[in-house]
Amino acid sequence: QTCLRFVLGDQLSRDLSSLADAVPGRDVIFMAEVMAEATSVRHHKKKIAFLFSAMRHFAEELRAEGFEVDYLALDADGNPGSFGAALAEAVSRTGASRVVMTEPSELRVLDAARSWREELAADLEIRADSRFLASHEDFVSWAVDDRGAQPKSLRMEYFYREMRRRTGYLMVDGEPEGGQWNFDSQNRKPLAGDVKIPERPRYPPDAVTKEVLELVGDRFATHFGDLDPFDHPVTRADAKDYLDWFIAKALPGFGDWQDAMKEGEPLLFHSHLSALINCGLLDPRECCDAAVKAHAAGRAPLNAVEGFVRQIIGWREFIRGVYWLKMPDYAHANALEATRPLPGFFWTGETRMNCLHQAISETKAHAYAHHIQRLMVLGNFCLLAGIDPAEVQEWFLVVYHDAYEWVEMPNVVGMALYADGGFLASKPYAASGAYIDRMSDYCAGCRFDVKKKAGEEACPFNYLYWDFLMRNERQLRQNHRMGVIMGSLGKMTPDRIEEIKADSARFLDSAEMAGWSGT
Ligand code: FAD
Ligand code: DLZ
Ligand code: SF4
Repeated sequence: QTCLRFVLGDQLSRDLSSLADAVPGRDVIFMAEVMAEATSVRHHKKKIAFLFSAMRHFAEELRAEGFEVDYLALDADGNPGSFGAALAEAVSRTGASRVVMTEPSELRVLDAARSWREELAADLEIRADSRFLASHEDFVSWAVDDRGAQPKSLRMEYFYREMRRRTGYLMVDGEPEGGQWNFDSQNRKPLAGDVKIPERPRYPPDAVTKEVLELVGDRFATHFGDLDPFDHPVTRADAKDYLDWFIAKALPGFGDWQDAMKEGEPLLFHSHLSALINCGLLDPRECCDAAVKAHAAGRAPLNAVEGFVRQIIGWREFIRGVYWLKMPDYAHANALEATRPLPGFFWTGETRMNCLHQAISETKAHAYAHHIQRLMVLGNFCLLAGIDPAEVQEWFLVVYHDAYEWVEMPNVVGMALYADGGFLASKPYAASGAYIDRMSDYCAGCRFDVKKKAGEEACPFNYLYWDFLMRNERQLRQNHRMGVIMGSLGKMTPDRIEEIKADSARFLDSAEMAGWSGT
């Protein structure tokens, strides 16, 4: 009896649970490009092209193994446009009596998949996604106490230690290698002029990718972002080749300059692996194994390797755990009651603030910005300006090639916007212009003056920072980690308070901040 194996666009892994027992000649693999998914939000063109090309290459690789792959291309005649309808047609086309799939990574699609069971002329089995190191049960048993009470807050650092113990990464006789769990204090170096940034390998489009680029350019012309140049790895072999390059050339500097930002250098020493891991071309374990091996061979320092492993077995897994623990309510969290619309310049990059201009322009060009740009420039600005979390979430889900709701949402809601009231972060990641100036070269080329605190020429981050604290004083006073800064606020003179309010109101009501009404 034919069994249909339904593989989604972020499940491009040969060792996927739904493919584990697939037999060539008996089972049919089903994959579908559908309009409903490509427009569920108006994804960046490069993200759609990356994913469709990776899907098509994955299908080819399965065919080369002897599998029959029923692949529905976006422009195929009669493409019904949604997962549910496409799957139903594939079941009747193949006469399959069973469908097996791996659990979708986001609730919207999981709910839809559960609903298909009622209509489908075949049994549908949904299997756990074994590509994560912590299962849902593992996370819940860590996060929830014996009586099943939901936690008031969770901290990544404790989860991470548990994961280090479980995986054995960088552990010596049950203790963390180097005597510390975390070497972040060494990982905050600004970039000095003479640091040589490694040049990335490029993977020029082959015939399959070229066809996809044409399709996306044609069908998604009005979506945000540049399509060209396109040089991403889109096959398992190129993804692996790229991982090897990162481990050899960039990982050694990953720790030292993890928080640095530089004009015209979007990647610095960051891995650029998130999109490859999230869509399944690379496994998170193999990335960590390779980094730990490089350290053992003396090819990468501990602060770099520990930092990298923490991002993957710590942050990435923790974020996923929080998503499933807190959904569906998390999508609507707005603890600070922020309601301002997202400024239109998030879609054009046309702002006088150079840090935002750089981060948005790079995002538009590459569908990528690194973590500190996302958190301390883009996220920080949205936090300080009080932008509606729903609009911020949508922007982040649209613009990054690694963005899927399960990972985007907790990063935006919990980490960047403090919209969950401190469930995920112990205090808001709010900072004035001084932080951006210390960690980047952006301020030198800015129309605003980062040293000025007040007036038309002052860096907006400087007064918006205090305005944010004042607007949210009632909530933030309850946070003991904010004690010192809230104490400074308490000592401010009435004149200074008025000045901050006036500067902030002028800026927030300016034409530059005008909202958007869709991409
Ligand atoms: P590196 O800096 O090289 O880090 C190595 C790997 O660690 C990444 O590839 C990624 O797999 C993992 N990682 C690091 N930080 C995080 C994190 N906070 N959450 C989850 N994984 C992490 N990441 C996404 O994958 N998709 C998103 O949609 C996304 N949205 C974000 C939105 C905001 C507001 C913020 C602050 C962060 C977001 N992140 C997201 C997390 C992080 O910024 C990206 O994973 C990272 O920038 C990807 O670049 P990289 O591969 O070069 O990462
Ligand atoms: C992001 C995305 C896009 C743009 N298009 C498709 C698609 O046409 N077909 C597909 O299988 N997957 C696509 N994806 C990835 C899915 O959004 C992702 O697999 C689900 O949201 C997981 O829950
Ligand atoms: Fe950004 Fe302010 Fe620096 Fe300009 S001066 S780049 S707005 S931090």
